[in-house]
Amino acid sequence: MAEVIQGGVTAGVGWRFAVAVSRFHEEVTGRLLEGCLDALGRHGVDASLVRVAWVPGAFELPLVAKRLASTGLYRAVICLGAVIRGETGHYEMVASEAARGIGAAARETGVPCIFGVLTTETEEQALDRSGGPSGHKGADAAVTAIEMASLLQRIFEDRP
Ligand code: INI
Repeated sequence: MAEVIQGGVTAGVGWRFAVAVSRFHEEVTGRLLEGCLDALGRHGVDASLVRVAWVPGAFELPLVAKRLASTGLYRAVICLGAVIRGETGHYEMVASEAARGIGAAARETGVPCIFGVLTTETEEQALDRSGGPSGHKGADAAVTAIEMASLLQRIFEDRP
């Protein structure tokens, strides 16, 4: 019978997490941060073990995520941002660079870097997904971070 390994959603004692959050569209990202910190606490993370780094925009998230991950201090780095099409022409570039760079930061460091970046057509849709009727991307990102940290821990411990 195959044995299944999966991550849990309760943080281990002493687990540290970092959050990189974008100031662009701060009305939305502030809500993402609030939901993220709340969910980390509800899933067993001690608030004093969480570091928050503000960055100017989502484009800057990958570099800061990689720097935080490279310290080796954190079980995961949670990246929060809001890229809203609105009238900006370079929406696509900002969104795809953020996604590509955050993924690369995770693979290059071996530390989960979680993509908690909303990409929406309007600010209203972004607000709906940051604690409104369409859920909470910040809280979801926090739970994903804990699950990934737990999964990597269990893979590490699963020695024959
Ligand atoms: N940054 C965002 O986080 N969201 C956006 O919607 C956005 N748009 O659309 O322009 C945005 N642009 C700024 C970008 O992230 C960088 O901060 C800027 O280009 C400087 O490098």
